[in-house]
Amino acid sequence: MSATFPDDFLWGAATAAHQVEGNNTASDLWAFENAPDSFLPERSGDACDSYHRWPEDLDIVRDLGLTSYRFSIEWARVEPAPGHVSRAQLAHYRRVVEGCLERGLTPVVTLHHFTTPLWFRAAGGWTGDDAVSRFRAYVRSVLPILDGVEWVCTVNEPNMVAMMSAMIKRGERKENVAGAMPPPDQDVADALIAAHRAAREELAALPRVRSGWTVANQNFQAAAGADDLAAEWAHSREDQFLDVAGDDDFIGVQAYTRVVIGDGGPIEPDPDARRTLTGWEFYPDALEGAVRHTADRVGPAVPILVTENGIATADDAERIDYTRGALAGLARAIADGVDVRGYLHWSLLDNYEWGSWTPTFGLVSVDRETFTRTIKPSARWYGQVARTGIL
Ligand code: GCO
Repeated sequence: MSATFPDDFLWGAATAAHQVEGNNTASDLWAFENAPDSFLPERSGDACDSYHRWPEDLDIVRDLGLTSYRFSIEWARVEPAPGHVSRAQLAHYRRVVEGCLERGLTPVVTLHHFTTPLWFRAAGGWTGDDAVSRFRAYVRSVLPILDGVEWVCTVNEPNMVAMMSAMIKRGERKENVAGAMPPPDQDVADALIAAHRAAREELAALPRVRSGWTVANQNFQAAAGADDLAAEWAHSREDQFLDVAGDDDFIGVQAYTRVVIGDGGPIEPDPDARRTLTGWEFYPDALEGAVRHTADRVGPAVPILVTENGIATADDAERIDYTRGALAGLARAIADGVDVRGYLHWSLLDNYEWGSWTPTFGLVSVDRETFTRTIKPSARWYGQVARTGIL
């Protein structure tokens, strides 16, 4: 297929701090993982040691021919104790920003990607008394290191965070299929919406920054006769978070699979449907559906950045298949006039998938003992797409 992507389209890969850095010891998740009765089967440990090896990661991104790198700043490192802002950690993340700029990579910086400092969780998390002002203060503390940064995501997947909170409250331990999750804890959702707005207010001090948030798109589809129920599911779990972005500088779309809603709620895929290592249905068209749906909700004035899309598979050829399908759908949406500015593949590295190392989403594998990075054929294929715009 010939080039169908705009000339200045960003082609990148994404990571998140806790999943790749290692030893995020002041975070809530580290405490959960290492609790003697942890509900998480595996720990993050050293992860991919990207805290030290980020220059090598950035070299790989550049050498593949990509033009952008999405990473997150870890609040638990920047503010390991309430009110103590670590200058050394800020300097670390400044070096990562500069490392991107020096290599000609456009940094896409996420300020909150699931984890919080343990002290924040202990003080009640997002529904604690000062949650929003604490987050605002953290955002203010990182402004000085964002010089030269254009794209900032305030909160990653607020809808997942609020759904996970509801699940934890109910004591449920369910697989990570957002479609089958309970509706979000609305108090958490409201706090996250307020936190997002507070962060955007702070970021307005940097005129060059475009700020927005990134929503987990479930690509809800209605089975015959279930339109109303499907709309209800989509509203609480997704649309209320998209609607908040109507005045934002961009919206981040993150899509992996679809959720079909029937009379009684989500319908399991056919027993013979192809599934990925996360158990999700192999459904590359999810991206096109998510992008079109997001554009409908936020309106034409808000540009879209695909901030995550990818597949957990041990078969790298399948990663190419999936990504080719997803990009073909994205190209169709762009051809129809949807304003999409870039595509950031999830993920650069095989990383810690929130409790397990089994679902491998990476374009690059990582030896868990030596941390040696090995570039997979899918990464080279993707780099070529990025350089030529041809699928
Ligand atoms: C999320 C995150 C990523 C995941 C990815 C695959 O959506 O959960 O943004 O951290 O690793 O989505 O599950």
